Amino acid sequence: MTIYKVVEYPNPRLRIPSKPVTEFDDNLRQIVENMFETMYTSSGIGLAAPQVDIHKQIIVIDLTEDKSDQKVIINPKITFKEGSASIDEGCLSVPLDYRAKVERASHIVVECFNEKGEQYTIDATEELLAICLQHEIDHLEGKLFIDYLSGLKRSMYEKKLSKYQRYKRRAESAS
Ligand code: K1U
Ligand code: ZN
Repeated sequence: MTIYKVVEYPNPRLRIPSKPVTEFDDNLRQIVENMFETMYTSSGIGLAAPQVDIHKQIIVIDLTEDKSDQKVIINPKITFKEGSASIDEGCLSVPLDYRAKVERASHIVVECFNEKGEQYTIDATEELLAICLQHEIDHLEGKLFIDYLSGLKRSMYEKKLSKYQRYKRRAESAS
């Protein structure tokens, strides 16, 4: 079992579109297991493969606190969207624990595969699941939640991040 390093914004590798999975083999199942461990270690509720520098259409989600509802979502396609909802989103790839609201559909239906290559449907009527799925599917397309922010909110975040990066570089060169 391996805990992957999470790639952080502004690393351009987060922008690479992911390729569909074609082999449902032991290597895929190992990646899925490692992604769950990485997600739990980082206290996340979801993780998409490009966040760990794997550019394949693989997502893991578990909204429970006791690790009891592991969802493996491979090659997802959104087939239905309705309603609107927004919550304070976070992202393991966005530094400074920055959170912001993004308007998304409140109910979606996703067609996908599990790690064994079996096709199934997720009817995400629960808002948090619908939002988390849209956030993770965005990752597969190289999109981040901060891309939806207004110009002012985005530039305030970029300023805060540059300041933090300068501070980090100085601290690193002093040690
Ligand atoms: O994709 C990611 O970076 C994971 C991200 C998923 C997500 C969270 C909130 C809204 C949409 C998508 C996270 O898990 S960040 C951590 C987080 O926000 C959280 C952790 C535990 C409980 C609730 C939220
Ligand atoms: Zn994210």
